[in-house]
Amino acid sequence: MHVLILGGDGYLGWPTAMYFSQRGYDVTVVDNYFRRNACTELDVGMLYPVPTLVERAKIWHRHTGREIKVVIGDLTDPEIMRSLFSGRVEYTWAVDKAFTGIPETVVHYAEQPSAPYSLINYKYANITIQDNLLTTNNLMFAARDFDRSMHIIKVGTMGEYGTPDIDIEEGWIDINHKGRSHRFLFPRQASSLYHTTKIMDTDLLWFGVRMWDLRVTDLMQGPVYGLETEESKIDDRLWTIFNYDEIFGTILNRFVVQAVIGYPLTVYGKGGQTRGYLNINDTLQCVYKAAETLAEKGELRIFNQIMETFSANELAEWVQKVGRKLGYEVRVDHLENPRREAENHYYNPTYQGLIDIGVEPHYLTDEVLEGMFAVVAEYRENIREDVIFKGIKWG
Ligand code: USQ
Repeated sequence: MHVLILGGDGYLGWPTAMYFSQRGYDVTVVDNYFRRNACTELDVGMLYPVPTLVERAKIWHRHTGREIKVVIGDLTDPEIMRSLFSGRVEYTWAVDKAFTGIPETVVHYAEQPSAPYSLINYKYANITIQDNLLTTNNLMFAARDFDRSMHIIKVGTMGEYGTPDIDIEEGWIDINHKGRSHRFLFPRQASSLYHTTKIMDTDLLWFGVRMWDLRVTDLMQGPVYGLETEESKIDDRLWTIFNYDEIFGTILNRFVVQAVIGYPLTVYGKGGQTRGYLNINDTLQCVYKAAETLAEKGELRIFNQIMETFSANELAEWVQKVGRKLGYEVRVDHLENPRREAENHYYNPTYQGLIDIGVEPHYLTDEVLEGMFAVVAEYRENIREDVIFKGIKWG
């Protein structure tokens, strides 16, 4: 089996590549280093330096004998996207540079992933719209033109649904209207421009499914935490990119870093904002299980990819409790919320589909947090206070 991972240098992309490779898949990763370049441009810092994608693929090969082929290229360029399927691809690094063939599965992470980034100003809004929609559209047309039965697994976001005052279903809802009924995509109403592009991605692929019988799984993922995976334990240089800044860091990763350096935890507003969370190891499991259980041809299969829900306050209290146990002085602050979002709201999403296909959740525990504290503490000297909160206002 051959899997193509678009966005293979990112926080989730690289661990996913190793996970599939370890399980015997032929893996090709593609990236244009967007995340690294954006971090440099915006001067937001990372917890530790990460070797280039080519270097990491070589290290992986040295340790395991397995090959992850690397393509450095911009997937908003349709010719680069199409080369991955036509055989004209130019591998930046591979042991064997012969074309591996059309992949059975494409995992699509190649997007600008940050909500605050998308709202810095109109320039960053445009980059977000352009990158996310063009890449998805190029992929959709490549599937249409080269192999309509390939399985596209797109990583979407729970933020597509927003925080409605009704239960959130897994992707679809039956609507009864004036005595007739029809199944529709669950209503979506995002609270950032980034999340809005994810809605548009879903709509693009839903069009491709209806029009050309494409085979698509859309994973509505919540914020991910953690950094250690089975494969990264092989060598420190295989660790994933880890951000703790306001733009690219997600809440729990940020809180642990803040706790380690004694920076008051940055709860935004009242802290009642509730989201569905998952451990990075579960992202890998979910994507893998989705690949192993195909969507049908002509099906847009949607899973809500979360394992449990927490409010920002609950996460802060938990980090504080564990941090104190470890001897850190952890204070919690309530900052004026830079985002425009509900701070007290109903939240009851369904998330059963991934469990039904065999995912076994890793829940958040004291031990998991202690593990995160231990790694972050190792790199304590690298942590830059100035990038933790810049206050990018959304309103
Ligand atoms: N929050 C704080 N303090 C912080 C950071 C965040 O209170 O220092 C709050 C936010 O206001 C928000 C919640 O925590 O209510 C989650 O924020 P986040 O920054 O962890 O996550 P978000 O911006 O929603 O985006 C992240 C990923 C994105 C993914 C999304 C899933 O960056 O790629 O799509 O999580 S979801 O949130 O379900 O839409």
